[in-house]
Amino acid sequence: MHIRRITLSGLAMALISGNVLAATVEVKAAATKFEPTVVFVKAGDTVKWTNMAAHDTVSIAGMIPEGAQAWQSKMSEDFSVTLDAAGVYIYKCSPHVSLGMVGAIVVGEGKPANIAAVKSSPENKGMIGRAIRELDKALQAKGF
Ligand SMILES: [Cu+2]
Repeated sequence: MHIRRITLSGLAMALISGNVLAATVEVKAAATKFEPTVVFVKAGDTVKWTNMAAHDTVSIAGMIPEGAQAWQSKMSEDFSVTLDAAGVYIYKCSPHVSLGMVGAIVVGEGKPANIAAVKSSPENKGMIGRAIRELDKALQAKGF
């Protein structure tokens, strides 16, 4: 009886905060790629990286929305981040960035507000640049 009451109040809290609609989207490290490379989520959703042996995930400075929280996971550990700020987030795997292990997360609908900042960043070159071109194609395919 006690448990039931707690569960109902937890559900009420989730409904009030809107968290009942939040999802967790998985990104898997596979060899030296993040799969999928580009993911689209809603504000408040969680991205979870799995299969992270010998990998990490690190947001790239200047390539996340203004005011958003940067992240850096521990090597070889699964990791989750909940993203509230709309826009695009570019991240890398530290040991494998030169092999193209770079990913992008788009939070929200439409053209990401910080896409111009991402493109004009001095980091937009090499394998990171390649990931941003892939992001561009994914945005076009979505009609964003
Ligand atoms: Cu890696």
